[in-house]
Amino acid sequence: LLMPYPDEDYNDNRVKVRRSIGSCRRPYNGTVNFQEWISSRRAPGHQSVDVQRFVVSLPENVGQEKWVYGLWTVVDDPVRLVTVLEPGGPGGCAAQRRETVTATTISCGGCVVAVNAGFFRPATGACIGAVISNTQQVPGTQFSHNAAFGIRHDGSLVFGYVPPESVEQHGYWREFVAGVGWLVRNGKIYISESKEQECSDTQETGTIDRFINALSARTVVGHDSHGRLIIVHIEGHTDHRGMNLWELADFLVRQGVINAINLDGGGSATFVVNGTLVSYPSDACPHENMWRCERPVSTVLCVRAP
Ligand code: NDG
Repeated sequence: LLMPYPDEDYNDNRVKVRRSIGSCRRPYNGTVNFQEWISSRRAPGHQSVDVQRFVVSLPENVGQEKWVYGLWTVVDDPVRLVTVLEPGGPGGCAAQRRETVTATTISCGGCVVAVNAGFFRPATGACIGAVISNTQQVPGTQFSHNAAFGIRHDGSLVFGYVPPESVEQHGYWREFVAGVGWLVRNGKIYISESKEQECSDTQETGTIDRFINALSARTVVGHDSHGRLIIVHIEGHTDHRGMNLWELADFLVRQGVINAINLDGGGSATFVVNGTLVSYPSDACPHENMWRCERPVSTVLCVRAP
């Protein structure tokens, strides 16, 4: 009846021997390696945020099927509606705070839809990667060589490997957050190319191959051909349920996603509507195998009320 799975889907032994983030830097080789797309715009009163539920069957082996379910969000006018929040509110990254998505959205004044966003160091609570929230560079965050999502001041959505000198350019970005893995680039699966360019230490599931190939809960941010932001939550539990990144990228392409990156997933994957948890976290509650509890996480991707 009870499921004695380990709660944590990051490897605690690895935390102790991890290298510093600084050792993970790759020199920027000068080629443009990100995609930009004009955000859809709507007059105030005509903006929409639409959340739908899906259940799909994925063929694994012949004669076998597995069911995967989750939530699919479409945001019209993301430039005006979408913002990145620090854990628990402003100053959360500098304080290396971890907070549930529910608590962060409540203390930041509400979001119609909110999901977990950036990776963090489970051992210290540090936010990983550059974070820009509501035009402000977030203190205590540092650039990382990972696929990122950003919204520029000129109203474009950006996905991919943004060079550090652009991320640090004052007044250029409205929002910025990094993930691990550029899943879809220009309507095509981009995982093998992305794998070569990622700082693998950002995630602590294991090797980059293990991270890519494990079934897990996932959180994705991307866009469609209309410039609407697409936020996808996949229900899962590392090594037991959910999607690996290949299945996920294939699913996104078939649904018309043009560019998408993978945000923090596993026990961190959380979907909150108007301050209420609506997803099924994979972490068990303390001493309660059956009940599932929200993990305190790092940054949050917040969709404000239209
Ligand atoms: C989740 C991640 C893990 C990461 C941790 C902290 C997955 C499958 O959160 O890699 O180190 O950010 O995304 N797991 O457990």
